[in-house]
Amino acid sequence: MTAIWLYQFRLIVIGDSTVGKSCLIRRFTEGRFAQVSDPTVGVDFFSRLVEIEPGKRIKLQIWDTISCNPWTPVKITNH
Ligand SMILES: Nc1nc2c(ncn2[C@@H]2O[C@H](COP(=O)(O)OP(=O)(O)OP(=O)(O)O)[C@@H](O)[C@H]2O)c(=O)[nH]1
Ligand SMILES: [Mg+2]
Repeated sequence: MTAIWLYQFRLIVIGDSTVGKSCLIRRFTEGRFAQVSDPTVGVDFFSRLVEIEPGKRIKLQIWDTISCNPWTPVKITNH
């Protein structure tokens, strides 16, 4: 079976609370800005395929986290 993407990259978005992380990711992955956005609890996952050249796609897997602590997602997935 041939994958529809060449490479997959995992991006973890961190930053202070309510700075707009979830809205930015939704805009990028879903193409729309959400006026109302609930605080993220734990970690949410989003993905988007990006065509880097005609016929060549990469997959971005984006983790939306709760705080600026870079270890938070690791802790969450380990429990
Ligand atoms: N005016 C304006 N408001 C924004 C923008 N981005 C986000 N907001 C608003 O800011 C608030 C928080 O946005 P979120 O995307 O939920 O913020 P967050 O960083 O994910 O917050 P946490 O999940 O609690 O860490 C929401 O009420 C959004 O509507 C922007 O570019 N402009
Ligand atoms: Mg959020």
